Amino acid sequence: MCSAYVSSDEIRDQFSQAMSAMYQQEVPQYGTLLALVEAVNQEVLAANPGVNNELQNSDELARINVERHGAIRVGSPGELAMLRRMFAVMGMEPVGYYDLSTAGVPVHSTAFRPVADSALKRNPFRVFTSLLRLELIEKSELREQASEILSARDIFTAKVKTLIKRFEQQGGLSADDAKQFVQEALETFRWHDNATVDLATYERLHAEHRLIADVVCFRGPHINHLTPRTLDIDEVQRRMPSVGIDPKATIEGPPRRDCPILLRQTSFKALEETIAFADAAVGKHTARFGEIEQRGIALTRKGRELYDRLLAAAKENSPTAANNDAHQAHLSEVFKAFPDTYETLRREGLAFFHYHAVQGVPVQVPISVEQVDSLIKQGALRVTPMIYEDFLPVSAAGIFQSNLGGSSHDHYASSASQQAFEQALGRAVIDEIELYAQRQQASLEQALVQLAV
Ligand code: OOG
Ligand code: NI
Repeated sequence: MCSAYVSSDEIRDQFSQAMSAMYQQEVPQYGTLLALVEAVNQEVLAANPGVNNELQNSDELARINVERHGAIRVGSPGELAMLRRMFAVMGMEPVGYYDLSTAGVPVHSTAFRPVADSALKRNPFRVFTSLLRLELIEKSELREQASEILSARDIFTAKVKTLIKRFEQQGGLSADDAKQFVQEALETFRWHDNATVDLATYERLHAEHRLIADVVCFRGPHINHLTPRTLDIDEVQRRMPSVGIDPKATIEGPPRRDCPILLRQTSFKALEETIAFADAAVGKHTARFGEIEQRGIALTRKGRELYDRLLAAAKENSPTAANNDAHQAHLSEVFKAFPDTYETLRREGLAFFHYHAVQGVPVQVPISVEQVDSLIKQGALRVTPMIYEDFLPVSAAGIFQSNLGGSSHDHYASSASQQAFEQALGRAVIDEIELYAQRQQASLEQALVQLAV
């Protein structure tokens, strides 16, 4: 391929930095949160040489400070399909299917993200992307009106659509085109403080579900949060009030552990923002919020089943969901049933690892996969945890709900519809667990080849 093209990794890196700069301007509290997360990360690294080493050994350290995920919500299959093409320019593919309707949110979602080891190392920027399910609106008149409003908008600039086509035809973009692509793509995610509808229409849609008003009434799918990765979420949650940020009551996901698993998340409440409506009325809208996350090891299907089972059990006899200390203590108790050393997680097939060959340790050839345990014991193979790169539906529902003013709409309880989602998207989503399994297998095979020579 022509070397005059900029790599997709480079474009994604530029885009995620540009997005972060834009969001810091739009939502100053996000800048405050970034500073807090960075301070805590530095303290953790200084106080725990072991953590520092572990991150360094798994090439994780370099990416921590650039690592973010964002979230947007779109209104139509056409918008989702064009987003898929836009993210492809940045080397981001749809991974996973999340059904949020069972949690009373009328959307289903995927995460656009890089998939290759090298791309994840460079910048793992992800965007949790939800598609509104208009078919879940019961009132047919409202449903039709929403659909009409959505069909009248174009959330992409003409220039970005030209550049996406050029990328698809050429297989890459020149440095100038890439720079312009980043600026033009950013426009899709920008905040607009003027709605496309009058106040009465906004209020009707809002009464059906706040999220519907958020998706339908604006010119574009404004980025609604951008989330940095922390190395100690409990500490950040504790300190948030001291920098004037009011966190949601509890941290979502698994409890604190020696070997962190999956993903823990907390957010702060959405801001109330002034909006000018099409009939010149002025009102308020809340959509944008802040979030932080701590990532741990990816789980196999077996590990994930155990996680889901324990989380459900903890929920069933939860003492008080509103008190984080009590909630965390209770979770820790329930999660004692989840092994908490990397060696046990590996031997029991509960989590995914990267394998590395250690040079200079004499080994017997031929080498086979059956010898893995003994090669590790001899010190010829080293393993490092594979980080979870995805999201959790129960946690995502908790994040959505904490920003919807507590109004729950359980009448959406309905079936997942991955097929309809993929049809809108224009391709199948990648199975995230399959992807971790392939990466683990590839790293093991490569390490064994290296040991054999
Ligand atoms: C997305 C909420 C889910 C996460 O990190 O799980 C999410 C949204 O509110 O649009 O961002
Ligand atoms: Ni999020």
